[in-house]
Amino acid sequence: MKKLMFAVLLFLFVVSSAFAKTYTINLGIVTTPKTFHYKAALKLKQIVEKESHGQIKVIIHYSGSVGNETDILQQLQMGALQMGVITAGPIDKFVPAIKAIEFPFIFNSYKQADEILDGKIGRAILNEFPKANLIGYHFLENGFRNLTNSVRPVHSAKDLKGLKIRVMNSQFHVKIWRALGANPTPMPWPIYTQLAQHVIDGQENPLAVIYQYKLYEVQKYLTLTRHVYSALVFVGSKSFYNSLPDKYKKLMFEATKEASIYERNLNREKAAFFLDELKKHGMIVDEHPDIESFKKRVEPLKNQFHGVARKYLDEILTYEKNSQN
Ligand code: EAX
Repeated sequence: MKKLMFAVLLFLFVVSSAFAKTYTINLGIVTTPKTFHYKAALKLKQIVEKESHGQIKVIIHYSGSVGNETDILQQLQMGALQMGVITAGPIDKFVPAIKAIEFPFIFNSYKQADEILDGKIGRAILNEFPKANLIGYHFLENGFRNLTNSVRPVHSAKDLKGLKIRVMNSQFHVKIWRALGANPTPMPWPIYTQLAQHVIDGQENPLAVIYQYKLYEVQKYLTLTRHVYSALVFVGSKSFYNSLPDKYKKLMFEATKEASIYERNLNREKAAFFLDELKKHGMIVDEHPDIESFKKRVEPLKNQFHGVARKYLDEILTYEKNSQN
């Protein structure tokens, strides 16, 4: 009798696991496996597949194999993809609230960025994503963006005059570099060829990306402007998220949080290494540019902030003012 009971239970277990619903997450990124975008996606894959005992499978589509970041966001809205690791810049067309964290010089340290992005304000901005048929799981890190160019040293904003600077696919970033006095051109990533062929004179990215894409081969000058803290976001498809059972909805938030913190630490641990390597590869680095000249030119952009972007910008500025006191 016992043997029969055990056989029945074993049979039921095999059948149920055979027929258990499985989920596939197609995750898109525009960067190569060398980058922290990819390392974060890989970490997420390991956590989710382990914690779901293989019931959820994650497939990472890297190096723009499923399109640029704007394409990926559109496919997430349609449910054609289930996740992406996306730079905050191009998201502002879909979720205007995110412009608040992209305002130049609003964060002057990783600590300040973490406090806001992992706090109530950051969560409120991520909770704006469902309005665009997306899920904002968690912020991770691209890093502080710095300017590079192949024409001349840039120490203050006046040195930007006439420089053709590539910016992300974001109207706000076009406005930032126009206000700074440069000639901005929005282009999807990557841009090595356009820099090598002098279609554009310069670009701006965190040190990790400048190093990982060997931009020192086609850019002579690096100015440590740290003008924008560039967040990445684990973005999801709303329809896919709604199709998950509650236990896996919870798992997606827990796993993206763990993978985000893991990725941030990777980036921060190597920041000094990247600067050294860029110097070793011959880049001429201005480590103390005239930041006030840049700040003065972008400050008036605050008057062009309205609606949710204005609301969150004011909340961040108030929070920072209060934490100074
Ligand atoms: O790593 O398009 C960009 O410049 C972004 O920084 C992207 O994440 C590249």
